[in-house]
Amino acid sequence: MKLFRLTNNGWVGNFAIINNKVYVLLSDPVTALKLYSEGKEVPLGPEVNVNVDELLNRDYTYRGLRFTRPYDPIEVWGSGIVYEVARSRYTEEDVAMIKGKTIYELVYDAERPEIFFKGTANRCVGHGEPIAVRSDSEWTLPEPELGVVIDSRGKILAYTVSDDVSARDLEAQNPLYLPQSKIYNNSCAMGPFLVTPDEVGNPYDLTISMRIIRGSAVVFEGSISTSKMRRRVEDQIKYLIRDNAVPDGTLLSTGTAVIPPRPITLMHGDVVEISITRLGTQRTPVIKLGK
Ligand code: DO4
Ligand code: MG
Repeated sequence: MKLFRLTNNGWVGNFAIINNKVYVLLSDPVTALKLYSEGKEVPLGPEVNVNVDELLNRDYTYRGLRFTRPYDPIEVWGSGIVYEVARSRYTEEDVAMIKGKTIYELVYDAERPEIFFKGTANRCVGHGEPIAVRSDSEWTLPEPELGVVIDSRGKILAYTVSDDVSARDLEAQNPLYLPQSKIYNNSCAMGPFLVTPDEVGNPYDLTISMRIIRGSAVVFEGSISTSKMRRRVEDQIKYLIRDNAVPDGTLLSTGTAVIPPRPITLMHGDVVEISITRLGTQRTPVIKLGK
């Protein structure tokens, strides 16, 4: 089952795709995912005749029916330095060190993963909606990641495409600035779909790819396989929920490994395109806040 939401002029509707047919969903997405994960019936309304591919081509400037974030997570969390590529690329900067090693090298080798709070629904956007560069950041990057939606016990209810947009200059300046680097308006993108585990299969054979498009040029292109994850998703979830009561529908963004080199930074007017096998393609325009 795949879930998505459409919006039009303030109205938001929930939909489910089952066996290539689109239905109105009569519950909120998290309730539907919980029921589905327990093998119970998901409350569906009538089948609807919508052209999903055509809707995916619209963005937030379109006046009419278009995609929005697939649900409203109460909490969003992130994991860091999950891949070897992230360890080495983060270490290229002049960053904080402890006993001769960068904090990124240390956390990569440590038993405890880096887990950080990433935000709340109001900081998240969906497919076709703008991600943002902070007004006080000169170096901001998208971070294409496998997103997992979990219940309060840590069971995976769905997967999605997530973008942990980060003000890399703030983070490199001082680790104490991490919350400001990670949490601000439009700093997280998810969707277009929530896809249940039975449709995703093995989460460790997915390709995550990203393109940054500026005008008619592709200024960055890269990809990675989730088989390269050093920190398994189960391990990340174990630490996230340890002594920490998360609500049903918590989104965990499981770390990046597609990292554009300097001097690439997101700029107002760019478009970020992230694709993950079996999860679809997320396209988000970029805005600079305070402009
Ligand atoms: O503190 C670093 C954050 C790293 C991160 O977000 C990632 O590896 O995806
Ligand atoms: Mg990240």
